[in-house]
Amino acid sequence: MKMNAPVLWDVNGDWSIEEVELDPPRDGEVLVSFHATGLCHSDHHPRTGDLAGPLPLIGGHEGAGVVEEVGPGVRDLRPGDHVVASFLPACGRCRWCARGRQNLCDLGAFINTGTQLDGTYRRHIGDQDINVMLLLGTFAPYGVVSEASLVKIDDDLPLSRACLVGCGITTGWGSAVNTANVQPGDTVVVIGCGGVGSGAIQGARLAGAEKIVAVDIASGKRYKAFEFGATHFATSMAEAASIVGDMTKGSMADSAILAVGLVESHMVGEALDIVGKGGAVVLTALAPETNVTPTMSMAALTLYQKRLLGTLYGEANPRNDIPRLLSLYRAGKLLLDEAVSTEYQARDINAAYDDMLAGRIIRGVVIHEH
Ligand code: CXF
Ligand code: ZN
Repeated sequence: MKMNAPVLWDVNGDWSIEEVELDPPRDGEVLVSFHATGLCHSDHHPRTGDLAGPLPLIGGHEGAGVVEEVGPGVRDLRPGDHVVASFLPACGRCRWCARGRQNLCDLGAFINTGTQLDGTYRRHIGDQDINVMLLLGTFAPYGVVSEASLVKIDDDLPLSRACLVGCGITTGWGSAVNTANVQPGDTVVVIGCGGVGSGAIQGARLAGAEKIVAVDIASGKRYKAFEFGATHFATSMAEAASIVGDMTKGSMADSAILAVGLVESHMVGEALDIVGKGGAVVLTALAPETNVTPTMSMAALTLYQKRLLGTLYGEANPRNDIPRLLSLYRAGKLLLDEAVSTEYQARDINAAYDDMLAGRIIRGVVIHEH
């Protein structure tokens, strides 16, 4: 079939709408009509080169839609099923999946290849094979993806909101609940109040944190941060450190979650300075692959027994956590409507990323036209 989809041809280029040929699903694959996709900062990284990926590329990895057709061997999905695409596949069989650590599924090794799991392509422009972001390519209105990347959800949930739990909200929520292991009464600092940070603030709230300090250079996000559950707002890490110092009488925070668009060296040390003895800094956001030099006091790490923790997808188990988070959404406890600042059409995707980079939105969502 043919479809129009935004394609990135070169580093530093824009997304350009192209007519793309999409092949039918093969073994274990599913044709999905994507109704909506969230615009995650990670889809911008191939544009800047901060995450080197294969080009030309159809971006997008935070999608939700409806199954149109299933390929041979697909057992768990059928046409008409509503699904959320998970940016990490979960095979359910590897040792990591079997241990309840689906975010570390062995299939994760293939997410940045640009191809299908079997190493071949389903999208083409003439003779040119087109890559996909994280096995998905949800910026296109249709996708052929592995069933390992799809999680069935209830039909009554709005797909324009459900898409957010395929990456950002789940990553943020899990960074607080799983990796920081926020406890009732904790003081938590969330640095970056976008699609991931809004999930982290809510994770901290749902885990019972007493004080949640949201930090963002975009001061306009203050009231959104309070809506998600923040109790304080700062526009710099230094301001946050001063707020936390005052309200904890110098004990400092139990945890700090770095959920900015792109991690810079100095942020690691600044986040470590915000947490107190035994505190944890969670590195949720990506740093450029070339940056291998965080700046921090290594002595303070030892002497105050602080912890610096990486997290992938907030240590979530997509097959359990995607339905669980959507159930919290239905119950009014996880705010997704409030996280979607603007709905766009796919042809406006460059302007949407301008909005994101300028800090004008929490999360943008593209609603696909079919
Ligand atoms: C990132 C995490 C690591 C690989 C690229 C995507 N996650 C989602 O935005
Ligand atoms: Zn993402």
